[in-house]
Amino acid sequence: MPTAFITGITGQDGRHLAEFLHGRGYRVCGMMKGQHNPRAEMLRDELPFVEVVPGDLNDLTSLVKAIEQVQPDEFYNLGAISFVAMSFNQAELTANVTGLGVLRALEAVRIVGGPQNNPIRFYQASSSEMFGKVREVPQNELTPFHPRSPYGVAKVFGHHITVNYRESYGLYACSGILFNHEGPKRGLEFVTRKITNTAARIKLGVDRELVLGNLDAKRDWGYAGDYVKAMWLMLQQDQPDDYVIATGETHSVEEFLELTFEQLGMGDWRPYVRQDPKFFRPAEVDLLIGDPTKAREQLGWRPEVGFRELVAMMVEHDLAYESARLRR
Ligand code: G4F
Repeated sequence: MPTAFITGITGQDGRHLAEFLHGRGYRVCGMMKGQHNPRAEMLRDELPFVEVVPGDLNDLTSLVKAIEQVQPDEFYNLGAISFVAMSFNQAELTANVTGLGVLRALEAVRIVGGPQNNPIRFYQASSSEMFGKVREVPQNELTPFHPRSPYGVAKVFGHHITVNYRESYGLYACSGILFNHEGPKRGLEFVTRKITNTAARIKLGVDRELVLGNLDAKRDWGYAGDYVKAMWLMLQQDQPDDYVIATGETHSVEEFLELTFEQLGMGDWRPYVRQDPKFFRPAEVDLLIGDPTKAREQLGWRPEVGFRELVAMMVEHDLAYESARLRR
């Protein structure tokens, strides 16, 4: 039975990946920090098969101990401060966890190593935020980076240090440059889930308005459940490499809004939405659209859920979720 070790196990991607790997017969271990992590209970209920291992991306010793204990075949580094807006307020923390955390994880993998004939394979969750103020459209693996947030800058470091450890020490280390990926497990602070959840609450009479920032930003939005398969595929190849994972389509925040209200049968979104400067960012990423050709040709990966289906899935989930909360 192969063993996977996942950092960021309680996040959207960690939970999708744990389910995916469990379905493929993996032993799944997830790293969690803190003595009384409030998310431990949620994890136990949702994914009882996950073995929780203590550790912290800010603490190299804890990472070494965790890997020694687990002896993983595959290490998925999904842990990060992942909310771009927050990274402007906690830039140093973001640099430490999202940037230096990758270096610590790689170093732990290098130190522990794994058996000669079965070295640990490493996946780094890189991000389309690295493209930032984009230099070309669409963005591919060779597009230069121009990050626009402390988060994006930290991810650029994580990406380059992953490539550097591959080239310097021969580690099987891959970087997946994932464009935005969403779904019902998405945190409520991200714009897609904020829209579907608040719109459902307005429909049910719980909330009266939806307060947002920039509606013009465009993103290449896919379904998180499709994207974790790409992570796994990257670690099953003969040679490690880096891949863009995206749908190849872009839509504005306004389009997402429009479709959400349409699918809830609420008509025009404008009477319900107010814009507030506090949700605008000091520097914005205006347009992201990825070119996933390399992943399609070399990994045989392609997204299965389209934009309309994604919005419908999230709207349906949030309507059911908020209705159930009302009944309680
Ligand atoms: O949903 P968002 O917060 O996602 P963002 O910033 O694109 O980052 C996500 O995707 C990245 C991949 O490119 C990941 F690396 C990262 O970890 C994260 O998962 O914001 C999307 C857009 C932005 O342009 C933002 O300015 O929506 C705009 N927006 C407008 N109003 C808002 C809001 N975003 C949020 N979170 N909340 C608003 O009220």
